[in-house]
Amino acid sequence: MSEIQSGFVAIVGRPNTGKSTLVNALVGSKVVITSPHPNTTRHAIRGILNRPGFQAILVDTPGIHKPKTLLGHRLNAVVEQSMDSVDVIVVCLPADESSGAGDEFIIQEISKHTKAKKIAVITKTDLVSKSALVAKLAGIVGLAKEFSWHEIVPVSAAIHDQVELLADLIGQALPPGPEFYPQGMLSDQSQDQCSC
Ligand SMILES: Nc1nc2c(ncn2[C@@H]2O[C@H](COP(=O)(O)OP(=O)(O)OP(=O)(O)O)[C@@H](O)[C@H]2O)c(=O)[nH]1
Ligand SMILES: [Mg+2]
Repeated sequence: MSEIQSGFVAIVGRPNTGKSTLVNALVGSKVVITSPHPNTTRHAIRGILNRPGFQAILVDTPGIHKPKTLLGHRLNAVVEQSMDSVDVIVVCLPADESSGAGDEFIIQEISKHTKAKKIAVITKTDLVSKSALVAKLAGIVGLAKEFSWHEIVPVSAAIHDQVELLADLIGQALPPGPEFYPQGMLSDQSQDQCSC
């Protein structure tokens, strides 16, 4: 089996921050349910990002928040499990919302996963002005206190802006490894959906 760069990537963030839309944009066909209602994603779902030289198994996760209900606890447990032993954690931080206690909670959770490279993605950049985006970028640098971001990337999945750049940066962050799913097996991405 040929060696490429490959590995697992957890896509995390507060509810409704555009995680599933981003996975769909990266993977190129609709594999994950998206909705304007928070907590649409209840299980970790996988999509496969294939490019020459790398293969990333993307794990879409339910939105994390400080749990107040049993559902909240269960969803957070799913995310916690998904972040275990991934190579890269992508945190979705929406451009049109300020980062408050919710994002601080998530940053604290991901800082426990010391081995994974952390990429901050500013999502929904089509909804804000350039100056608001610059302010958001500065805020995100300051959010990470116990680690440094591997990359910070502003993306709009809706208008497909910077999605390919993000795909490349994810690929570069992966370690050398095998092609987990041979390309020939992947004629229909939807086969790779998984509720686990
Ligand atoms: N304008 C705009 N809207 C977006 C973008 N990405 C996602 N959205 C919208 O944001 C809402 C939430 O998107 P989802 O992808 O379902 O968000 P999620 O983080 O997966 O949500 P949960 O799984 O419920 O936590 C939907 O109405 C999307 O259409 C974007 O790049 N631009
Ligand atoms: Mg989702």
